[in-house]
Amino acid sequence: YTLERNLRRALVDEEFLLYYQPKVSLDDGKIVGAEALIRWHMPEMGVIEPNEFVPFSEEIGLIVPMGRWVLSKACEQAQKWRQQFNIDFKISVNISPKQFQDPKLPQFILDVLLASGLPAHALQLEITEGLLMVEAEHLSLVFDAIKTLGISISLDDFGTGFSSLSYLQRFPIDNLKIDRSFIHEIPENQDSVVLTKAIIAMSSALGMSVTAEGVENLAQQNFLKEAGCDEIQGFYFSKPISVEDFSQLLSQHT
Ligand code: G
Ligand code: G
Ligand code: MN
Ligand code: NA
Repeated sequence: YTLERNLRRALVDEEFLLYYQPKVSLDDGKIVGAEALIRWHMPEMGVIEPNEFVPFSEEIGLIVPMGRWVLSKACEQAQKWRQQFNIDFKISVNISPKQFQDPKLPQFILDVLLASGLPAHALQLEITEGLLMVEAEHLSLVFDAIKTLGISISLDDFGTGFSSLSYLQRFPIDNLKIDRSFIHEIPENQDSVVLTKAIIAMSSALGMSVTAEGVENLAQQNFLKEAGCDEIQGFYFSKPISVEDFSQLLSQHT
């Protein structure tokens, strides 16, 4: 129970922080947004990566208050950057299944938008396919409420897990985020090349935008641009970075 106790204390003591990784348009190479990624700065332990505490927090339900903190922090920061740099900047926030199934989520998001001044179109929620597989009672209601607010939804890690294309029909998905395991093998692996092209073509046919994650080199970037991918995210452009470093990046790029 030590981890649980430490996590609950961390929430109260504000030991969490957000890193931001830029998303870049392949049209003009400009920064169009960022994904907010949580970190835990534990005293005397240094910075702890989300893989070490997000799944556990999901298990014990702590992800709900933690996710609320992430949402308010990320929206507040995004609106600051929008104003400071006069840019149409979109913030993407990971929403775990338990958070998304919380019927109070839409109202909470509305409150966050009002408090931060962030326009709804500048917020994107990243969800995973696992959420769509469960027969959750409130799922359609939450989707409807979120779409009504004008917030967009991205399907993260697309192509892994038990993807069913029927989800794309059944749920109002605006963006597909191609999993980095495909991008990693481009251009060497012909299967990854073909699958990535197919996902991009399908997105566009279904009226969704498409983002590639895990872009690590110029060859991958060129391939994706050629294939008609809308935006990229990955170490080639930038790793996830602190607020200070991201501000610096924006001041150079805008
Ligand atoms: O930042 P990093 O690549 O280490 O993130 C690892 C995983 O943790 C990713 O799958 C990411 O989606 C998840 N993650 C990061 N931040 C958050 C968050 O704020 N909420 C949720 N639910 N997951 C997050
Ligand atoms: O699952 P999700 O997409 O939310 O995960 C985001 C994670 O992906 C972050 O932890 C981030 O560090 C990682 N990531 C982002 N870009 C790259 C990349 O180019 N290569 C690799 N290996 N990981 C990346
Ligand atoms: Mn994500
Ligand atoms: Na992902």
